[in-house]
Amino acid sequence: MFSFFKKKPPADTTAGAPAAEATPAAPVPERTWREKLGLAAPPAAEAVPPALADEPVPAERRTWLAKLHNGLRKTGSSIAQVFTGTQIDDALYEELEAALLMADAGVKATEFLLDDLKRRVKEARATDPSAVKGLLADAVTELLMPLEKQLVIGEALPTVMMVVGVNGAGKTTSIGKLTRHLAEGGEKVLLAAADTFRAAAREQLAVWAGRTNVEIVSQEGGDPSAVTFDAVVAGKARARDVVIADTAGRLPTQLHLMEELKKIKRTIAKAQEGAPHEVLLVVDGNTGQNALAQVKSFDDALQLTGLIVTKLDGTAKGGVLAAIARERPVPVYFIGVGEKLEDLETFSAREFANALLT
Ligand SMILES: Nc1nc2c(ncn2[C@@H]2O[C@H](COP(=O)(O)OP(=O)(O)O)[C@@H](O)[C@H]2O)c(=O)[nH]1
Ligand SMILES: [Mg+2]
Repeated sequence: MFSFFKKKPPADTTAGAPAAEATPAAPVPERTWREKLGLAAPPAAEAVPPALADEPVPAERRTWLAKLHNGLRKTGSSIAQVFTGTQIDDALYEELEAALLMADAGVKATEFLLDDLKRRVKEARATDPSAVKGLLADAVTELLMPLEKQLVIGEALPTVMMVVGVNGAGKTTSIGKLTRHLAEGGEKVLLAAADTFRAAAREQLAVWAGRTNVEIVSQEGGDPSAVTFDAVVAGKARARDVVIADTAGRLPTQLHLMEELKKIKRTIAKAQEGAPHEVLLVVDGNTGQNALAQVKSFDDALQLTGLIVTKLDGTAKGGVLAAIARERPVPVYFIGVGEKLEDLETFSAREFANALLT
């Protein structure tokens, strides 16, 4: 669960052989949230079972968890405050409702969590508010569980990802961190600097990429679709494992710029059949409900396959993950708690709930 990504063998190396033989892992039920929400084009990806509860936690992960815990303090403390009294009564639930809304969990997730919590309290016959806090952690974990998913690469060569989001969300930084992890895992990565608006974006990528196994395709002031096309073609020709396209930031309301993203996506598909394999949205967790709005808009336009939620260090709006889980459950591959390489990590529902509430 903690490893940054999972490498799978290509699905089609042995022509004619059934794919099931190449990947003997137990079949996992396919996600149906898109259908439930009435959305088209479900991503062809499979869920990964949650980590075993008694898996030992490595030292670096513990350090990171401490950062996450710290980062969510502003969100968590007002929720925890609710459980400092002596009684479980209507006032407690009302305070909790207010605290969840303040944390930007949104009306739907808040209602859901309150109902679920009341059921759990009844079932457990809890009489002590501090026990209710533990039950809330369970409810939050279960709500967030559908967001847990590991990034898989290697099923296609190259695995092509495009990364989108508003300005300043943390796209370039996150790509840099992800690239470093991939390169350190022995993967050959090619980056497409398709943020052709900002000259600095290329240098920024180059700094992160400045190591073996990583190359950058860029073109000053060029057309982002053309740069991406060239990068995917080069990635194929040079047998790279992963191609990641960084795109310029934009608001979902800038319709012509959203069209440009759709064009980049179509161009990638022309360069390589079945690509892009991942369309990742980077959202700033600090923006709360605004982040949820971005998830919905970018998903409607591009059929996202995953999210990276950054800046969960010091946010009072960490409840937004609950809102995303309830209203548009696009899997969360990584969450970020700072600007350094080690600050980006895989998302775990249980860890997040514990960091928030304990
Ligand atoms: N505190 C904090 N800052 C972050 C995080 N991720 C990115 N940043 C910072 O956010 C700023 C914008 O990041 P950048 O990657 O350039 O955003 P982009 O416009 O989406 O490409 C930079 O100063 C990053 O260092 C995070 O998880 N926490
Ligand atoms: Mg950028």
